[in-house]
Amino acid sequence: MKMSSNSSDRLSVNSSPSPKSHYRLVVMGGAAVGKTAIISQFLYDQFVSEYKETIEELHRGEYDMNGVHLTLDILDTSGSLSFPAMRKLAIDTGDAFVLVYSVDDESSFQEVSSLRQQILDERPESDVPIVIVANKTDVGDDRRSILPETAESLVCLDWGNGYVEASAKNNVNIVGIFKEILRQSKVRYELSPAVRRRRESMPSTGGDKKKQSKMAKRRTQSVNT
Ligand SMILES: Nc1nc2c(ncn2[C@@H]2O[C@H](COP(=O)(O)OP(=O)(O)OP(=O)(O)O)[C@@H](O)[C@H]2O)c(=O)[nH]1
Ligand SMILES: [Mg+2]
Repeated sequence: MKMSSNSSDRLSVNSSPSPKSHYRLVVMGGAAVGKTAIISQFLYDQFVSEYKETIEELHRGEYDMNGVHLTLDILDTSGSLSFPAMRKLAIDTGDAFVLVYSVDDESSFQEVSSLRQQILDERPESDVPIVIVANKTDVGDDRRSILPETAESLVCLDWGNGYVEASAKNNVNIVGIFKEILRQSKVRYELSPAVRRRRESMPSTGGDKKKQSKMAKRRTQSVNT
C-alpha cells in the first residue's frame, strides 16, 4: 500500500488499546540506499548529505499519548558489511522490518528481494510486518531504474508487503514509512503535533555534538529491550 503523508506531520500514538508498547524495527537494505538518512530524518529532522557507512546502530524513539507509552527501537544495519551472525540476530529479534532500496539502483532492489526472502526463511512461523521503501525519489524520473508501478505491484500484489515511495533528502513520506509499519503491527496511531517526542541516540553523522554524545552504538552500548 502506498502511503502519502505530509512530511511535516508528526507521528503520535493512540495506544489504547495497544497490544504491545515496545517495538523493535529493523532497517535493512543495500549500501548507500539511505537507511541512515531515513532514520535521521524521522527521529532528528536532519538530512546528512555526506556518506558514512554504518556498522550497526540502535536508536530509540519514545512516544507518549495521554500517559500511554510506546517505545520504538530502530536498528540501523550495514548495507555493505556482511556479518551473517549479526544479520541473523537482527532478523530473529525484529518485530518488523523496513527494507530500503534506492530508485536509481536496480541492484539495490534485488538486495531487498533477497533480504525479504531471508526474513521469510528465518521467520517462517510469523506473519512479520515488512515494508519496502523506494528511497531517493527526488532524483527524478530520468534517473529511476525501477518504475514505481512495477515495484508497487510486485511488492503489494505478489509479495503482500507494504510499499512506500520516499525521499529522505526532501523529507517526503518518511513518517509514512513508520505509519505503515505500525499499521501492519496493529499499533493504533494518529497524526498530531501534540505528542511529546523523546529521542535517544543519534546518528554518527550530523552536527550536534551534544546530541551525538548520546548516541547508542549497539556494539558498545546496548539498549535494554
Ligand atoms: N538524493 C538523495 N540522496 C540520499 C537520500 N537518502 C540518502 N541519500 C544520500 O545517499 C548516501 C547514503 O545514505 P545513507 O543514509 O548513509 O545510506 P545507508 O543505506 O545508511 O548506507 P550504509 O550505512 O552504508 O548501509 C548519502 O550521501 C546520503 O546523503 C535521498 O532521499 N535522496
Ligand atoms: Mg547507514
